[in-house]
This record gives sequence, structure tokens and C-alpha cells, in this order.
Amino acid sequence: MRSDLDEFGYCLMADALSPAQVLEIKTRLLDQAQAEQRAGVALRDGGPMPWQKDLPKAAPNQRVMNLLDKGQEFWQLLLHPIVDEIICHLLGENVISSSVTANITHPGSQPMPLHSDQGYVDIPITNAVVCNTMWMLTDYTAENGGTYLIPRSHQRNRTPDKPFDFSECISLEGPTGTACVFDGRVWHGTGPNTSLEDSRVGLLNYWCRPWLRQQENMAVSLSDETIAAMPEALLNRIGFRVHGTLGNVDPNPASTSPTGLIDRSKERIGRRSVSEA
Ligand SMILES: O=C(O)CCC(=O)C(=O)O
Repeated sequence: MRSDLDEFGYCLMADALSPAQVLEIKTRLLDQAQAEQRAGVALRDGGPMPWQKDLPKAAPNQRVMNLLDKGQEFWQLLLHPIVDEIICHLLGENVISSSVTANITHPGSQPMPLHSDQGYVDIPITNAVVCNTMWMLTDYTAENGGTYLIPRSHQRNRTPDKPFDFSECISLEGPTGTACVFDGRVWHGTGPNTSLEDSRVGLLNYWCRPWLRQQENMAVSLSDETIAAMPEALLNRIGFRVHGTLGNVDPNPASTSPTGLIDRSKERIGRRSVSEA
């Protein structure tokens, strides 16, 4: 897997999740997705571009954000052996989670423009600073929205100049339970779902080097209850750790443990409360 990732910019792991893990994670995800639909806050995606006026306007896909706060079922993905073995190989041992989200494609969706997941890095982009793990919670096929990806495009050192030219793309395919890790420089995007009734359920673990700003603002997006319940190994992986001089809270040892882990519950020494002021 490591040599595939280096050479092709992506690698696949069969049976990365057991059927029981898939069931547990997918059940919680689909419940959440339905609840967001009922509440009228579902995040829709996969519609046509503004200039594609001849296509149906609907955006059939659904994104579900901020999953770490929406169920403990998702936590295991950040502690999976793939992190130490593959993600750390690419981004170093102090890698942190940038976001945990889902992308569910439904029939009739359009392809996402091709992009690199580190398009915000100045050109030429010579090193990976992020990567993604796509967890396939259903079978992935070329018809149901299997991710479009251009093998070896991580070596091009730039972002796509023709984001709607899919001629070099392969479709990521694999049975339920497969994981795909892809380098942040690889050109890719959600494939179109041309099937009649086959939805594709994918969960994305976006990872970054520990000095890069995370996609999700974990310190704000996670509830106090979630943070209090998370094991230390998980807090380590979501950025609740000082890295060099970055991500600091206060050099005062009251707020960081001897291992450098930030403990929000510890008293801030010398703090005057707002009500006292
Ligand atoms: O869901 C997919 O197949 C890919 C999603 C993607 O490329 C993205 O969210 O940036």
C-alpha cells in the first residue's frame, strides 16, 4: 500500500472494515443524514454547474459534516491501523485529523470538478501536506459515483487546469469495507452517479500535517461532552496537542498535560472570571 501510494498517488485496502463495523458506522450515518433531511438542513451537492442550464437543477447528493461530534461510531476510524501504517508514512507521525465527513451520492448526480485537496498551497506543490481516506460503506462502482481520480497526478505539482476534463480519470471501485488512501496532490472528484437506484455511501477522513490549519475547527465544532468522552489517543489525533510552538493555549502547565495534550477542564491559573470584572 505504501509503495502504491508513493507511485500512483493512491492505494486500496480490502476488508479494512469488518461487516459489523460497516453496519455500525453506516447505520449511524444514514440515521443522521435522514434527521438532517427532516430538519431541513441537509447539505446538498452533486448538482449541475451554473452554466449547465440544460441539466436538471436538482443536487441529489448529501454531505454530512462534523461526524466526530455526531456519534462515537466514527471515532474508531481515526484509531484504525491504516493511520499509523499508511497516513503517517505520507504525512509524518504527528499527523492530525482535518475533518471527518460523509458524501452520499444518489442517482442523477453530476461529477464534481477535478481538484487537488491541497489547492490552497502555493504552486509548485511538491510535497503532500494533506491526504484523504475514503471508507467505502457500500460497494463503489463506475456507475454509482465511484470517485474519479487520475493516477500519478500527484507528480504534476499543480492543480488541474481543466477541471471538467475527465478523460484521464479512473473510477475508484471496490467492495463494501474497502478503504482508499489518496495523496492530497492527486487530481480527483466525486464521480457522477449514472445508476438507476444505487446510492454510494462514502466517509472521508481528511488528514493534515500538524502545522496546517484543520478544515474543521475542532475546538469549536466539538461539544464539551464529546471532548470529555474522547480517549487520549483520539485527542492526540484531532489536534488537542501543542506542535512545536503551534496550537498553543498557554505555556502555563495548568492547561497542558506532561505529554503536551491540552486539557480544557484544567483551571487557568491567574484567570479573572468575566463576572468578577
Ligand atoms: O466523494 C468523493 O468521491 C470525493 C469527494 C471529494 O473529492 C471532496 O470532497 O473533495
